[in-house]
Amino acid sequence: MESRLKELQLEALKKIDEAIDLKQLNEVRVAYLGKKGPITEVLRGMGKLSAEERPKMGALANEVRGEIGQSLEKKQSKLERDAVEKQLASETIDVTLPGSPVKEGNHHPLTRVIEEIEDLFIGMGYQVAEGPEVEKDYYNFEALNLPKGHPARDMQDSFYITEEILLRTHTSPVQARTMEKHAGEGPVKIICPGKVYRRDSDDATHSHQFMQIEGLVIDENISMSDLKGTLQVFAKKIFGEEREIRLRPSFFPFTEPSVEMDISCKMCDGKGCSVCKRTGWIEILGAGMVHPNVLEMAGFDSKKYSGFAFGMGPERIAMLKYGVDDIRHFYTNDIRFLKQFHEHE
Ligand code: FA5
Repeated sequence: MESRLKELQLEALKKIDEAIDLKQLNEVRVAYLGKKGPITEVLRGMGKLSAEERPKMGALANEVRGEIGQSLEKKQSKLERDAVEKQLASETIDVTLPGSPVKEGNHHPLTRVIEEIEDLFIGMGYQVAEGPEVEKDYYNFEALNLPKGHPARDMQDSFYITEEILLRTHTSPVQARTMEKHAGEGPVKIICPGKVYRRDSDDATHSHQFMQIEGLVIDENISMSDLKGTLQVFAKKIFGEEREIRLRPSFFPFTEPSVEMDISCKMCDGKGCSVCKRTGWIEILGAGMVHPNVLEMAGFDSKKYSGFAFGMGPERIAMLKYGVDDIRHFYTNDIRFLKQFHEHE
């Protein structure tokens, strides 16, 4: 019996040594230490032994079991360590490998033009104001001297939501809102960039949804020459000294007198093409001296205060600046078009 136990011990230790993973090791454990294993089997025969031999054999059997158990534990922790090391090795990152290039985006050309114009006016002491795109008829028209039924409302064909609410047709309602906030106290000096909506048919220079940047200055003794000087500084900074500018008399119910400013067409150098409709000029903004009725409606004393306002189209400005021949390019988001405005190249 003693030799059988020693033999089993050697056999078990060999198998433990040979086990290559935890599954195999567990099989060895069950085979040698389990209830149906050979050691238990041997111990069952102890009844046949003499009284002196029985405790000796019992002690030996426990010793054999203990050795096998210890050996199993040792091997188990080795296999577990090996498994962790193997996993770590397989997950190692080679930091010397070159990374995959990250595609860099760039600002939309309209955003660039708007930010450039904003920076220019901020530099001249203007603040940036905002207003809602879904606007009340009152601010979009009435507060701007355009009562219901006024024929000039047709100049800006509108998307109405209800009788009193519409998508703003220009950024001028922000003038009315800002003046109202100032409650008759000057000075006011703001610009307001934002989206506007009109039922215009889309063509090379018209879109049904486009951007405008509104400007408003109110103070004592503001005159038409302040407006002209401001527009000249703006045009020279944005388009460069070489482009020609012209101011034409115009009409807006909220300004008196009113003007429109054109820039010589970059596409044809003023000779006339499809973009400028053969005129050599592209209209980029409307402007004028704030109408006394508008000042009074917003609570300003028109005898004390005067002001000028302008509303420009950044799409037209971007077209002239970058030589874009169709306003629709700004909204179709063709990546080949947008990529041409990469700032970092
Ligand atoms: C206005 O919207 C006035 N609110 C501007 C104004 C403000 C005048 C303050 C006086 C004082 P107008 O409808 O002309 O005016 O539009 C102003 C500019 O927006 C135009 O010069 C043009 O650059 C641009 N614009 C007008 N309609 C469109 C359109 N459908 N698509 C693209 N740009 C347009």
